[in-house]
Amino acid sequence: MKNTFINSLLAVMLTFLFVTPSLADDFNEPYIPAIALYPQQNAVRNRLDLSGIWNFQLDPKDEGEKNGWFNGLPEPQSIAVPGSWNDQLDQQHNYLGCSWYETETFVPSTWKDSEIGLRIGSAVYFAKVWINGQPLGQHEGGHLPFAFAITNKVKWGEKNRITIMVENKLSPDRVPGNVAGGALASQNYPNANYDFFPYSGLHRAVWLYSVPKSAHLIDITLTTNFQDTEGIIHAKVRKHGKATSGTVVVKGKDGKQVSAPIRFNGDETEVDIHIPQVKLWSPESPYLYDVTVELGNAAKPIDSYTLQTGIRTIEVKGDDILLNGKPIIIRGFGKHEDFPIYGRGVAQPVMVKDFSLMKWLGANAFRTSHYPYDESVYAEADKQGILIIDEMPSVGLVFYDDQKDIDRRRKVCDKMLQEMITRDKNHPSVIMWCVANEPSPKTLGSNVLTGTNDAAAEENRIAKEFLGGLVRQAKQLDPTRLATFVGVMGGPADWMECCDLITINRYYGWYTNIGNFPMAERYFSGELDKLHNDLHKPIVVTEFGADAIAGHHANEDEMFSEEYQQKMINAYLDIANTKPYVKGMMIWAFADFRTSQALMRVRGMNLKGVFTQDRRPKMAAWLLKKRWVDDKNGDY
Ligand code: BDP
Repeated sequence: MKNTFINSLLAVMLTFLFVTPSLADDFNEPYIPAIALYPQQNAVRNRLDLSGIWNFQLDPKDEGEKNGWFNGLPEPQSIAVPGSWNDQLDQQHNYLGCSWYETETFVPSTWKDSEIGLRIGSAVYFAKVWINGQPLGQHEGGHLPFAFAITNKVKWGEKNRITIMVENKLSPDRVPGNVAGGALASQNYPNANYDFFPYSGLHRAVWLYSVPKSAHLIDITLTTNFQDTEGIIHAKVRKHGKATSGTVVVKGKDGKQVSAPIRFNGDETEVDIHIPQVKLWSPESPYLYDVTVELGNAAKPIDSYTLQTGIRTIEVKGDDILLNGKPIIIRGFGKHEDFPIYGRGVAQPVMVKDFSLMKWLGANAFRTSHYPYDESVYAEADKQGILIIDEMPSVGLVFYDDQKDIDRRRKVCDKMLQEMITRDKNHPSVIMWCVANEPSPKTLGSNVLTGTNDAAAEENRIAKEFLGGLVRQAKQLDPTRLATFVGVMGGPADWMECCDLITINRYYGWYTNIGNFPMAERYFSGELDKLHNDLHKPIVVTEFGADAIAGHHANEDEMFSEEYQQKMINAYLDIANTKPYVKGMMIWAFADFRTSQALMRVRGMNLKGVFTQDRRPKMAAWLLKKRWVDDKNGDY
């Protein structure tokens, strides 16, 4: 928020318009349900991970397509996939434009009688895909997967060339993008209108996978409930092909299993499976069941897919967030996928480390700020009992620029929301969908200065329709979870009426009231009470914190010292302890992370991490461990 504020003071508004690639007829939009089931290896399904060293070439003149680079890159260099392209090779850290990736692979001959798919985990921001020089499809939006059927395009007994053009220009009609008039956009280099580095490229694994041809499962949606000691898993199954029946088998860790037959009258069916003596999923006891859906005869199924899920409920009642009917308190962080050289590329050792550090200091939750993370993160959270607020990539939305751009952003958001829920809906760790981070009014800068939170009437109307529409869509796609967006300091409170609870970011004492702790605390405390009085919902503070240069110390209140950061976090947590309706405190941020270069971002880094980028604790991390583990008394 403060960025927006500071920048509106500096106020150099530039409009950067880039043309979104045209939808050429032969490029198809991927079928969203195809991403529901992550490629799985089992007796009837196969997968081949194409991670490794690929060919790569920048295309700063946008000439690749014209010159047929999908038939072979003229001057390729090596690049690792997954991984951001920015820091693997020289001279492309700040690159915004087209880049080409290419690899070659045999498709196993044993897959000949199967349907074959190509799944790309994340391409930031826009991708076009070819196989053997033939167009396959295109996809807009990073951090979410997309897949294409390639069965009829595979060459058997020889190598297949897979080519992916990835393009990362920032434009006002993209999400996130470079909103015309967006305050950060005019100050940052590269000029993204958001506070994290615009890392780009193929960030997650690319898979080839096979599914049985005569019939296969496309989508499985599990929702869970319980009554007394009985658990209920409701399974909604979508298939393709000739199977008319099948089975759903639920198996506990003790080997006990319950099953229910399914019968198709069309391609979809639903069934309830009742589990006696259920073990519920919770952070304290993250119990997972294997749910296997089989098509055809149980002795020799045509297709089979296993999901691990937990049985739990989540709801808001009065001022409480109830997990399995019991009030919970959220203690955690906002994070980023960010590591040197990897950029935003999957870095599993770092992911494993982060979970162990969260446990070390007693956190039970994090928000996937500001985009959905790699699938492996959710599987780990399911196992370790960490709660997730799953956030889509809609950061920095505004509602006062060109209506055409607003409408297009809304379309992109609708699609991303569908993709995120399709992908993540079966994870017990995901308790909440977050449809946007810090959507802002035009007057944000002056609102923050004057302590107001108004917006113009027309802007209000558009914002409420936009945000309310997204929250409603999330609830419609998944009525079993909470839905919200994260409100900015200085943002209109009534925009949040559509949310199940109030989730806000606040920076009193950092972007305002610098060094004036008594004043910062008074504002923070007063605003919490006011929001609660006006909206009557529980509050989770999804961001608060201060930058600290690791190793920089001061014995007076001095910004960027570890002491200042620690004092601020301590003060906010103390205030939260006095407010019974505050149900969550999430520190910004878990670890220091890379940003665009800007006046407030020394070394192009946001230093609000309680860990450094290489995961060493600052004083604030020890403070949290003391509060959340050593003194554990139910408080923040
Ligand atoms: C908030 C944003 C977050 C920023 C943070 C900050 O949600 O992305 O990194 O401020 O300024 O406004 O540190």
